[in-house]
Amino acid sequence: MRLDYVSIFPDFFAPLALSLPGKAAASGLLDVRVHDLRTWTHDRHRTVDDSPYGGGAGMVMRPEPWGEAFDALLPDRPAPPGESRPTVVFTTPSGERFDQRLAEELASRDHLVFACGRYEGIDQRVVDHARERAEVREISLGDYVLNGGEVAALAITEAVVRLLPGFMGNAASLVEESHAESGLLEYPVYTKPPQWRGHEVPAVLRSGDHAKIAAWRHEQAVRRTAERRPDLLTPSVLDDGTPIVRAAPGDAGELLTLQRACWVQEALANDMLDIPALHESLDDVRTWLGEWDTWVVRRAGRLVGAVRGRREPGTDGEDGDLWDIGRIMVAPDLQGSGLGRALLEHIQAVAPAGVTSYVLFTGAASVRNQQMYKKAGFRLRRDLPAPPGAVVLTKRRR
Ligand code: JDH
Repeated sequence: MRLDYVSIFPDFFAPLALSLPGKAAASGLLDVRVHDLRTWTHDRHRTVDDSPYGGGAGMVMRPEPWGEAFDALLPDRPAPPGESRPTVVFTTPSGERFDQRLAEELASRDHLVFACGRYEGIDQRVVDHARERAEVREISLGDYVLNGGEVAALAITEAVVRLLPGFMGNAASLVEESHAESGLLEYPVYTKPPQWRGHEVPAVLRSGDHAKIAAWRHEQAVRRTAERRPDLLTPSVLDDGTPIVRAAPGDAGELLTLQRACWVQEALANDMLDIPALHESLDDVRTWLGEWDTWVVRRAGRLVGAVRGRREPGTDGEDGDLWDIGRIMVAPDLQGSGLGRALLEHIQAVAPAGVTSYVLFTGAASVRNQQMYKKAGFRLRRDLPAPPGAVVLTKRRR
């Protein structure tokens, strides 16, 4: 595999010469080349940036040096049929999120060119031009802000290169694949000594009972995943593949509209026009969006469903916490489609570890809602207090 890096800070890539890719390069598996973008400038100051068209803060990388870099690094004629084109990777905060699937995709390419920007980024025409000569991926390492693309390119390189055949022990990587497919985080690992600074290796790992060890490790993996990455345990799509995603602050306006549409019906059914949800303002919605874990569904761009959940300290008789579920909202034209039920399942699944019961309120006269909740395992609780005109339903977790 050939790897090119273009950057105004080529020294960032010095570690490639001594790290694991360095060893692979020595064995001929990799052909690594680092380039200073400024070699493709021609003015006395080797200028690579200029002010942005349309105004705004900061500077933007000029296109010309990048064009000359591609002229030097990319073939000037299209690849013959059957032969793969190079892939240009632009690391950028607005790219698709890097993950293992993407690492595997890049590992299948013959030639990667990493274009590492600085300042506010690179003139978009550089990306558009690269698309005419190569496969192009705009990739973000994650949802946090770096000062430039170099560190992201290094991380991507390490994730890709370790997947190449002949790199690292292949037997070990096969074992790794099988566990990655469980969709869980790894279980904790231990080695000798059995006691260390007052901490013991769990007895089960020294029992020699392999079935018990496997069960314990699985239980630990599930527990960790629930606590640290509940998103991995959530079936976050509807039957037809439509994703259920976390609400963003910008969803407040559409949520207000959906809420009014839904609660007018609820209010009429219960002869209760003073339902608070009906009279909230945009600012009210913005406020509760910050206090509740809120999820939404879009169909063709339109916000058609929502649900929210919030942890409450347990009350009388509860030994854990409650997960307060509310505002299950489905656009009027999609009611009865199963979307409400899917949202209810979803909000239970994303409740954090430590929650032992779910609770929700609905109108005393909203018989159809109550039936849906009962089908989902909720029980009407006449013994618990509810606001006038409402009823409480609860369910033990799992
Ligand atoms: C490449 C320049 C710095 C910083 C504007 C964007 C608010 C634009 N995961 C990742 N984070 N950052 C990068 C990355 C950063 C880069 C370049 C990659 C080139 N920069 C830069 C801030 C902005 N900013 C985020 N918004 C929330 C506005 C550029 C990266 C990767 N991969």
